[in-house]
Amino acid sequence: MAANHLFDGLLGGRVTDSRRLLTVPGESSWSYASMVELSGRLANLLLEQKVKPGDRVAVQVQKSAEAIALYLATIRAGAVFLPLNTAYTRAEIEYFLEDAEPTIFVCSSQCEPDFDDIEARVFSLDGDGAGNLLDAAGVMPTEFNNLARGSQDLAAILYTSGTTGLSKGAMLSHDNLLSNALTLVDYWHFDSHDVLLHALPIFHTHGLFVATNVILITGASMIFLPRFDLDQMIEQLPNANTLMGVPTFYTRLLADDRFDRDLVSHMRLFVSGSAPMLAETHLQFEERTGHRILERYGMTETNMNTSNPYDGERRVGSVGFPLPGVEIRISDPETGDELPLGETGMIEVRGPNVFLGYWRKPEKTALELRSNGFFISGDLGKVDAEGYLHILGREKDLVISGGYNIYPKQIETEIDTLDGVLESAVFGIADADLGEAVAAAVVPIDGVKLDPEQLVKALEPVLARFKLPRKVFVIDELPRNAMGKVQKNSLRDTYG
Ligand code: MCA
Ligand code: AMP
Repeated sequence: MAANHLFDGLLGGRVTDSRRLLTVPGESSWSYASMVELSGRLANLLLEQKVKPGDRVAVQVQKSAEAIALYLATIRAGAVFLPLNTAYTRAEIEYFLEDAEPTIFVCSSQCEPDFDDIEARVFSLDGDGAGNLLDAAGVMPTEFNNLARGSQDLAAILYTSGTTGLSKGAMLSHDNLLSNALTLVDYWHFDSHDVLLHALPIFHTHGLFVATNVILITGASMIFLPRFDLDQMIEQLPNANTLMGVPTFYTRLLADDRFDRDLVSHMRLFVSGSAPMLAETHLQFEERTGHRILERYGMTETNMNTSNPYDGERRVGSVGFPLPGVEIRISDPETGDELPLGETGMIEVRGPNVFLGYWRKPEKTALELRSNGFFISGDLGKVDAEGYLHILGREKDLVISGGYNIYPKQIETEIDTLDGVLESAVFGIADADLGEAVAAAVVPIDGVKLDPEQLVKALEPVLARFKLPRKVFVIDELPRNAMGKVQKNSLRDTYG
C-alpha cells in the first residue's frame, strides 16, 4: 500500500484487527477489520466512479457507521471529504455544491430525487445503511491500494460561515487532522481500553475529527448513538468510560435525576467544548458527580487549540493551555500588535493544526491567516498569570446555539428579502438549554403590519431549522451608534 498520511496514522496498524471499534446499541457492532473492509469497497467504488486525488466527495447523511466508512474511503482514495449538516435545506446545499464542485454527492434516499439535476454523481445512504451507495459498493472488492497522500495534501473541507453571511470552506490537510488527534490522545490519556460514548453529529470537527479520530488512533472503541437522546445516554453511560460533548449535553444530563454520582463513578473523563460552558454548570456537575469537566477550545479552521490539563488544575472559566506545538498570541484587534500578558485582545493561533486556507477564497484567507502563520480567531480573550487562556467575548458576529455556529448575517439577508421588511438585526439571547438562542429584531416598511409567526414560516424553505429565530421582535427602528452601526448589545440588553 502506498503511504497515505492520515489513513496510515489513524488505522495503519489495525487493518486486520478483530477488536471492536464501534457499537450502535441494539443494531450493529463493527470491528476495526470490518470497518476497513467496507472502506475498501467504498474506495474501490469511488475510483470506479472516476474520483481522482483532490476531488471532493460531499456527504449529507444521517450519522451511521457506514458514514464513517465513507469518510475513510474518501481519504484512502486520495479525495477530499466534505461533510454537510443534515439540517441544511436544498437552497443551502446548492451553494456548497456550486462552490466545492464535488465529483460525488451522497445524501439520504429521501433527498436523492431532489438532486437529479446536479453536476455531481449522486448516491444515497440512509442512517440504517440502506440506499444505493452500499448496493454499488457491495460488489466491489474489499482490498484496496490506498492512493499516496502526503502530510500537506488536502483531506477535508468543512464549511464555516463568515461575517459576510457566505460560507467558506476551511481546507484541512492530512497532517492538520492527524497531528491534532495524536496530540489529543496523549494530552487526554486515551488508550485502547477506552470506550467513548459518542452522541455528537459527525459533520463537524468535534464529532468527526476530535472524537472519532482519537478513538481510531488508539484502537479504543465507541458507543455510537445516532444523536443525543437523554434516555439512551443514561442507559449507555455505564458501558462507557469517556464522553465528549457540547455544554447542552451536560446541562441536559444535570436536569435529570437519574444522572447521579453512582451512574458515573466509573467514568474517566468528561470533555466539553464548541461553546462556552457556564461556571455554574461546571460547579453543579462537580457537586453532583465528583468529576470536573475538562474544557477545551477549538475551531473548524484550527481543530483543537487549547485544553485544560488532564492531571493539573482544570480551571473553571478557562479553556486551559495551548496544546503542545500550538502557539497562542493575544493581539490588539486594531493594530495586530502583541499585547502584554494579562491584557484582553484577539486570540491568534499558530501550529500544525492550523488549516491551509479557505477553498478558492485567497482574499478571505489573507484577511484571517497572517503570512507568519497566525490565524486570527475572531475570539477575544486573555492569558492569565499561570498561562491559562480565558475566552471573554467574540469580535465576530456569531451566535452559538447548542454548539452550532449561526451567523446572523445569513439570517438577516433572508429576512430582509421578505415582503414588508425594511431591515433586521439578528442576535443571540441567553437560553438555559442551548446556551444561546437566535432572536431577530425586524423593522417593517412604513404602514406594514408584520406577523412574527408568518415571518418565521417564510424562512423555513431557505434556512436550516436550527437557524430559525426562536423569538422575533417587531420594532420601529434598530438602535444605531453615531457611525450608523447597529448596536446588537443594546438589542441583547433590551430583549435578552
Ligand atoms: C436542534 N435544534 C436546534 C439545535 N439542534 N436549534 C438550535 N440550536 C441547536 N443546536 C432544533 C431543531 O431544528 C428542531 O427544531 C428542534 O431543535 C429539535 O431538534 P432535535 O434534533 O431533536 O434537537 P436536539 O436533539 O435537542 O439537539 C440539540 C443538540 C444538538 C443535542 C444540542 O444540536 C447537538 O448535538 N449539537 C452539537 C453540535 C456540535 O457538534 N457542534 C460542534 C461544532 P424544530 O422543532 O423547529 O424542527 S465543531 C465546533 O464548534 C468547534 C470546532 C469545536 O470547538 O468543537
Ligand atoms: P466553529 O466555527 O464551529 O469551528 O466554532 C468555533 C468557535 O466556537 C470558536 O471560535 C469559539 O468562539 C467557540 N468555542 C469553541 N470551544 C469553545 C469553548 N470551550 N468556550 C468558548 N467558546 C468556544
